[in-house]
Amino acid sequence: MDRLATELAGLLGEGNVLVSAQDQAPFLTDWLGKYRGAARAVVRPGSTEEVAAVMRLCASHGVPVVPQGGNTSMSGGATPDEAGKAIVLSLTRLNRIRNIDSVGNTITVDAGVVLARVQQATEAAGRFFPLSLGAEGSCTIGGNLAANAGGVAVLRYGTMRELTLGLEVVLADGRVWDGLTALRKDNTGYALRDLFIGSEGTLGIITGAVLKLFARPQARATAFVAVQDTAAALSLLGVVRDRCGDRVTAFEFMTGDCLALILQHIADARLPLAEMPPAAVLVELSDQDDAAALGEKLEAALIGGVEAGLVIDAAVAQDGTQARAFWRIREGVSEALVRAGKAAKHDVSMPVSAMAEFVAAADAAVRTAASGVRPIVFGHLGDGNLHYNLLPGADQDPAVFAVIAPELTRIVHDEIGRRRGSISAEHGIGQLRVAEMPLRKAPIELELMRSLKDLFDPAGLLNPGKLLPGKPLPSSTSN
Ligand code: FAD
Ligand code: 2HG
Ligand code: ZN
Repeated sequence: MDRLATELAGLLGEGNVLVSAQDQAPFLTDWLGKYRGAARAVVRPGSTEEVAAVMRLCASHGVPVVPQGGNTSMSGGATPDEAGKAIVLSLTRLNRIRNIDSVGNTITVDAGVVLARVQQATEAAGRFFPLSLGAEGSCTIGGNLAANAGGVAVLRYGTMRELTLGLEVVLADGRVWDGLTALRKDNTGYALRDLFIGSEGTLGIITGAVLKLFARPQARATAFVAVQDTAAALSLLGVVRDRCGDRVTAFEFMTGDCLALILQHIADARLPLAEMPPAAVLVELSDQDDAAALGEKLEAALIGGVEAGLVIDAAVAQDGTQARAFWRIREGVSEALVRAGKAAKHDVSMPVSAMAEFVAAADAAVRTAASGVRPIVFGHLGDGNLHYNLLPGADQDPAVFAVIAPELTRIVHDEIGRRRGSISAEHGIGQLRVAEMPLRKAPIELELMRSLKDLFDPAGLLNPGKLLPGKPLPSSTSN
């Protein structure tokens, strides 16, 4: 153990300071297997006070800190660089559910609580926490906050920012900001909470949060619907919303190529339609009515879609098991992509009205640049958010594809820029997109963001190399 590790062990106990290559390995690679870093130590504090003590120590020694929750980032956000100067600060031992307030409709949790546990605990209390995403069995509330996670229910409930009332944050120098209030109204100045949400661990360490709860839906109705293309899916969204209003909870889009990839790689995924469609949407309604009434609403909306020439075929889930089987298809996409190879990943958003045109333009442009390239397109259509992944064609050498991937990304992001969209809707900048920030953000925005970073983290120790490009790491780190 070097001196820093010994001091950290003095604060947290030796068992919570991991220094061997074997112990550190799971913390040093990202979920996609794209990045591999190194760390002086992986530390596992068990309380806010311990996080504060670690931060004070790191500040005094000039040691960079990479916060990590469930390590499911899609942008390399929680993986340290290769220099081996940083510590990884794993928050998963901060795992207490502090309080559920069924009257105020809030839950207060430690940042390291896994999202699925929050869903289960709120359900057991007769309430509902709506954030839902494929990684919910391992991602943490702190990671969801730092990434401002979205997922499949944003259409109805909003992103993590909209689901949060209060935060507790340990600052770079070890001071604790207790903003753990449950107020729905508070106009006393700048919204610090909203600055930390989405800051990807670059402004402070989130240790606790107060989250909003909702009435638990009594019924769900789920359908898997074949459509011609993005334009038809968008028109169908209009029809379903007109008829079902806010009951539309999810509207998830997948192209036929995306479906084929899932069926190829995910053993338990089954297409619930007679034929492979050109594209499909998974529609889910939820509300407080009884299930039969909700099912009838969904079927009436789909008949409206057939009459408008938008629906080619549809399967409506007859029970929870069938609904889960439909969701298994959608949730298998990321896994199928990893098994298929190294995709060039894009997580773009744009005005909903621009989406059909974007897909057509991007498909044409990437195919011109690299014939044979396979766009695997899916996403949260109602949010204007597409996961526009590109895989090498069957005959394309993956090594050659890796060389042209940055050019393909430039093409996709240029198409997004033309439509005033964003190069990250929900996965964040991390290290994957950091080099693009100067190209995609206005200088004035970058300048303001840099000023905020300097204010919160003057020594540049918090998650360096992520989100904001530019400043070199501090050179004086102790041994
Ligand atoms: P990590 O990956 O550990 O960290 C994410 C970022 O937050 C890093 O920058 C890290 O430094 C920082 N961080 C972590 N904890 C803290 C903390 N306590 N304080 C300060 N900074 C912190 N995202 C979506 O938005 N929608 C989806 O539908 C979605 N689906 C996914 C499906 C799969 C299969 C996978 C693997 C990922 C998916 N993601 C999705 C991406 C990812 O953002 C989420 O899984 C999740 O929000 C990350 O949480 P985490 O605890 O794993 O964070
Ligand atoms: C999803 O919506 C996630 O399933 C992951 O955001 C997307 O793997 C991806 O590109
Ligand atoms: Zn997504």
